[in-house]
Amino acid sequence: MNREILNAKRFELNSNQFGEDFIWGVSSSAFQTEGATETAGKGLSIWDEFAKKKGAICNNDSPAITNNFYENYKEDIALIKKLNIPSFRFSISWPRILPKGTGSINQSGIDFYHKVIDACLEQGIEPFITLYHWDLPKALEEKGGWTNREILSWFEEYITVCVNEYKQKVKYWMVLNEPSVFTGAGYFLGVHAPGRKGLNNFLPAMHHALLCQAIGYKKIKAIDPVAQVGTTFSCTYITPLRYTVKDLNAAHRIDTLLNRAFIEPSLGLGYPTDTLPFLKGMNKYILKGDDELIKTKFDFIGLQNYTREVVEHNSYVPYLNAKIIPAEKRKVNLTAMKWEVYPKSISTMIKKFSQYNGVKKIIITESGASFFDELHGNEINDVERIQYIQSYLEEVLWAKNNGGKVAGYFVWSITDNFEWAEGYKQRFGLVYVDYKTQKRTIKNSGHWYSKFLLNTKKVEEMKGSNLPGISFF
Ligand code: GCO
Repeated sequence: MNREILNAKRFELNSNQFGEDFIWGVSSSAFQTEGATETAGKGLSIWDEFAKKKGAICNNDSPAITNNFYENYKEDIALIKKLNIPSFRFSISWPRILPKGTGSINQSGIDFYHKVIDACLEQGIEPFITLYHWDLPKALEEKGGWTNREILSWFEEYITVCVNEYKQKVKYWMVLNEPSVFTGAGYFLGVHAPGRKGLNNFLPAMHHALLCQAIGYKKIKAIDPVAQVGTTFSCTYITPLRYTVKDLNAAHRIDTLLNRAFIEPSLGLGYPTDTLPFLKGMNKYILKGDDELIKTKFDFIGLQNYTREVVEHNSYVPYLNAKIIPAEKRKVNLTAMKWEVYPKSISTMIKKFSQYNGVKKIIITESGASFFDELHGNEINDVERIQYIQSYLEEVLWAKNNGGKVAGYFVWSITDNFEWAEGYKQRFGLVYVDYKTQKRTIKNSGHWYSKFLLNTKKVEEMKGSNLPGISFF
């Protein structure tokens, strides 16, 4: 179906056009929703520590409670069911399982995720678990964190505990959440936890994260060969400000860093040092055999796309000689995060990643938007979020119908939550959270998504049974 007809049919878009095997879901993460940061035996994470630094988080918001998913998990999972959403992507908090990162296990943590998984299965909802969504145990950061190659064994120990514990109930795993973001923002720019800067932190963190990505895949497959194992990548369509050689090359460098550098080593293509010579600094951290160790054969990859960026050449920017033009300076349609609403970004990224032979299947594991939601009585009429999701889904459908290997779509996020350095100022949820009362209110976008998903096969199965798990692949 071509784009014009698809657009003409904008409001006739329905989930059955994606096929009955398409996976529909909603996503969240432990640190952003659980709260209970220092209770029930949990160890501190680098984000618990980072959030204590004055000025690190917008309005100095604290993650100590957030949506209190630790206590409210049943209510939120019941909301997912109420919204006809058949899959729920959430993460396990490493320091809630291993408070010191390695060694002694916190049984309350183990029990908590059994309860969350059981609550999903009882509702006929398929759990999709992310093993690392940025909340590294503080105790490991004190030993160098992602810059210390010992993390390979720490990470393997953590994966082994989790997968052995939950393998009877969980069939869909993602190893990492967005390695480019947690290494780039946390170990190069210093704007995310643990707040470290410079290439001497970023390069080892990047290399060790990609090695752990592969180690995680192999360990899960060794424990449970039938598990479906993926990992997730942030991705953004990059376009040049002007079609000049300089700007085109600048856009190519940013595209390479954001969209190629973190997946290509795992596909056996190596680091793209031809375009980004500064990556040659990685050689200091590469040991014999790493080129094999880093390779993986993921059953699927998660793509997490929100916007596009426009880039121009700028020789004052070190390593990249390229500068992103802030969307707010480009007079375009923005979300509350000041990210441009640009639906063609998601179809472009699906087509781009589909071209890799090593990519078997793509699931959009995050797509959504923050807007300044207003509660009027018991309603939030977030029409911008409905239009955002619809327009991105039209592009996902177009990509699927034009050779894209896309097999699923998860909205970010089920409830408003702690948006990292932005704190509670940003609201991405299909469900509004009043943080003072913990009252949940389904936004009109939640009602829209629920209606959109009706009549899909998975929803009928979910409504009809309490059998554990629904096989999607
Ligand atoms: C990310 C993280 C999410 C964010 C979401 C909105 O992609 O940064 O996976 O935790 O909250 O993307 O920014």
